[in-house]
Amino acid sequence: MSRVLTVGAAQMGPIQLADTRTQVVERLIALLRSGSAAGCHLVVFPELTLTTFFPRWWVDDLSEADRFYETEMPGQETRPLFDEARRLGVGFHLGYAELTPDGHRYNTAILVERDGSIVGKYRKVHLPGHSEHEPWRAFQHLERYYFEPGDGFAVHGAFGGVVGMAICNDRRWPETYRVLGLQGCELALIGYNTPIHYAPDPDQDRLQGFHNRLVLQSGAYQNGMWVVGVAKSGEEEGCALLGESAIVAPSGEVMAQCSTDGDELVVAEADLDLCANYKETLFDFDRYRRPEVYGRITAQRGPEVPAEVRSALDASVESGEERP
Ligand code: CDT
Repeated sequence: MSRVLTVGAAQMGPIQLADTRTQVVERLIALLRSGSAAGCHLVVFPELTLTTFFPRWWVDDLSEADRFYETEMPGQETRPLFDEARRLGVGFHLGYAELTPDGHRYNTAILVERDGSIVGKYRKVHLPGHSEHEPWRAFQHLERYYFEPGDGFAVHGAFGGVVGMAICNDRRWPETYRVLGLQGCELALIGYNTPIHYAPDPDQDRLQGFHNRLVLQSGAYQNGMWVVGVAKSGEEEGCALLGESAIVAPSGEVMAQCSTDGDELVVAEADLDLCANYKETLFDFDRYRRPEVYGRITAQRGPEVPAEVRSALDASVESGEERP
């Protein structure tokens, strides 16, 4: 039986502070309809799709930001998207800020099947940026203030395959893809909001597009999975966000990529059976992986230069040995 899934990467252009949820949902529905016309089974929307990227501003009290969070899904304003998905028979992936009934805040994504039912929920694991107000920056990146981290990566049986989710900064960490890959993931869905300007090291600004492709492509190839990376892009409240949303095959090849910084849909035929070409050959995990020598990956967080290496280096400095 064919497992060719027609997937749409539904990039969003900027969402300004003044834009209402209803206006945003209308844009999402338009993209969903384009996806339906293009034969999509699944349309993937970005991280924090429903609002502007609010972690760029400091507030003294988190409750001042409550309006950016969803307390139910679907809620009153998002229900039309679910209704339209069910009517069209097109599933979707949606990122949003979640506020739970007991007051926890997460950067969340959901996977919605073609009948409009939520089949998976993921809460962002790797929260980038900072947790204190840092006025020296041109804009803040306060995800570590606004969100608590999620507790893991799961996969879901949906759309005829094994589907996983990750969010934005997660895509830069090989552990993300590998933990999904170890659960047989065939399709990873990853929304992002990536400011072009990186305040701690602006030399990286010109490399944002390259780094985005680098991690999406290597994650796909090294784990034999399709990866769909979808941006919220363009000039949002004076902050330039990277576009270049892309659908990457298990070979690591980019099969479709957005060319604008606005609302744009690109589509690819994702043959989930192609994953086996990599999962059962070069990346046959069961045959070739050596978990017994990977202990450090879960045993420690930061780098630890072994003591004997450290003292050998210190000794060479003390003896005046020449260094390159
Ligand atoms: N949204 C998100 O995770 N953005 C980060 C920016 C990193 S710099 C603080 C990213 O990895 O693209």
